[in-house]
Amino acid sequence: MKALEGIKILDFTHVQSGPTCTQLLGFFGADVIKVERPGVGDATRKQLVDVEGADSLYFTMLNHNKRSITLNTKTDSGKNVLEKLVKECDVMVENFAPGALDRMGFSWERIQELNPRIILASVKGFGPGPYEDCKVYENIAQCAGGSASTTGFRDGVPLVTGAQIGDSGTGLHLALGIVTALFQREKSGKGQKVLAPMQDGVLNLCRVKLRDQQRLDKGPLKEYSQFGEGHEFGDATPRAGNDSGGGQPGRILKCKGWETDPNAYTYFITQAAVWKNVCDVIGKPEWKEHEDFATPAARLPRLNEVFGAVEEWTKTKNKFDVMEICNPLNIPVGPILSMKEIAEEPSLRDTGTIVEVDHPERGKYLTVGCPIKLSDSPVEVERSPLLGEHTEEVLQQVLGYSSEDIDVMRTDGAI
Ligand code: CAO
Repeated sequence: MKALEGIKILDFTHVQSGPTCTQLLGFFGADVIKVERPGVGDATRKQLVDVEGADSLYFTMLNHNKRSITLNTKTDSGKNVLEKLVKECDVMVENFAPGALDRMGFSWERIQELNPRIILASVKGFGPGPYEDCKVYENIAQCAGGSASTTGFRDGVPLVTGAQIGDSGTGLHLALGIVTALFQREKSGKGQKVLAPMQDGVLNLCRVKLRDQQRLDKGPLKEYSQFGEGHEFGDATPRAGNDSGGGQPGRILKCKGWETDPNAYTYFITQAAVWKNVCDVIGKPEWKEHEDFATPAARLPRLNEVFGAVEEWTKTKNKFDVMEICNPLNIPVGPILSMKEIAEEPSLRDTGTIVEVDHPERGKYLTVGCPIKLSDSPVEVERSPLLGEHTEEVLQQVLGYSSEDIDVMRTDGAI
């Protein structure tokens, strides 16, 4: 028994944001039916291709645990099939450009008419307002959601992050909206519309930076390195490099081998509660009681000196040794792990977070399994479907079409 068993998802998503959402629902046991354009499919199938003729990793890693049907929803019989799917499914998920669904003839009003219990879940770049009609990709959302202006170094350009907070982050927000709406439907008996705008999702993840914006009105942000370095603050939350976003100062520091290994670094947090342990470890026992270093407030203007001394110590150890020495002393540290190290990490394989999947076109590849663990809903990661692999199966089993009907639709170019 899986948590979402029996829930049917009409997956009208493409690229990354929507597919990450429906993939999660699939991991939790929903029957996800991905609708794709005949002969074309989700654009990511053929983007960043690494194995000629095979679906790309971009597609396969975002579309596990789904069935794929092809359907041209701009033909009459294609529209008919889509109507039947709307009637049959619990949730319809889409992330087309604003207005695309209406142009296809499937406005919210029409969808509700067809199935008052359905939940229509959408990702758009922006919510209602001046930019609601814009097409949006990941990095635009990171910029418009406040992430880029607060990421990077004070004297450098704004930076986007490698974490796909605009796409995958919004997919997560949408998934929560969907299961919440399903929960409400248990009581109300009615579906509803769920909207997750990418700008809002990114801003939600940048909440602490809006916190700092308001604190800035009251004076300098003393935990930012630039305070100790004597640089004035402007009128907006600045980029804070690798400073910790919380009340415990932290930095990325060099470890043994940093001259040749781009990832020989550790994150090191000088948590106030364990300051004395930090002093002992780095060989500065005199700082425990010294008036310039003994309290968090005294240390704030001297963070460069503090982390300089910590780094002199971390440079003598590799990043895993730093962890082994600091963890028993409750000093929070973390190695900077490369994707190669993560791919090879046995504990992530053991928990099913990194999974090896076999695919008929491309052979074995690694993917990220379900990062959320439910004790009573086990996840089996299934390979992504080939384009239209389940068209006949879904049309016959879910919608009751005969093979003759299907042949006619194929000749018409509807499937
Ligand atoms: N049958 C027939 N037509 C189909 C179809 C099908 N099965 N599936 C899609 N289409 C049509 C749509 O109806 C649309 O047609 P119209 O423009 O005539 O209405 C057309 O395909 C293209 O859809 P689109 O505009 O969404 O696609 P795009 O590649 O031009 O834009 C994107 C992509 C992502 C910029 C846009 O979809 C968007 O802004 N989505 C919302 C935000 C979002 O999710 N962005 C993140 C994407 S991941 O980085």
